[in-house]
Amino acid sequence: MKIFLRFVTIICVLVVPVSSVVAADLSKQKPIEISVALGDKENAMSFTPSLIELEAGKLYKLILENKGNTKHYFTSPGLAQAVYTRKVQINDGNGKPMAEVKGSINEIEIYPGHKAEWWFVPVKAGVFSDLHCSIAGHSEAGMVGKIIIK
Ligand SMILES: [Cu+2]
Repeated sequence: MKIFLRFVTIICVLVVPVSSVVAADLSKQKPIEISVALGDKENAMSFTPSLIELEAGKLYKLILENKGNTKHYFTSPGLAQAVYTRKVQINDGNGKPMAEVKGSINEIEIYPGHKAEWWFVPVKAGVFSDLHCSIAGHSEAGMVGKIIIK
């Protein structure tokens, strides 16, 4: 019996760390959705909201929607270097997935009236005041924002 218990203990010691590694796949969590509008119908040069607060270790689905009538970029080098990207997903008009882009993402350009989902897990805390639209004149006109990762 003693030998059996020791055997069970050894098995538990060997198996438990493996299962906790599987449970720690942070990219498989239920995503927290955050919607950000780029521009608006009056063609304002803005991100709404312009302050995005995130928490390291959580999975986010950042929905970027261009509500204006010109192309816009969502660009933040600070954010790009502080997250693990699971995917960028593009859906059709009915919300059915059309494409998933994998790998690290630096910026996303959205066409008027369309949206994209950026799924990522922040891995590093920081304050990034570098959110902007990289189309000439847009950030100067107010298309800037701030991202905080706690
Ligand atoms: Cu823009």
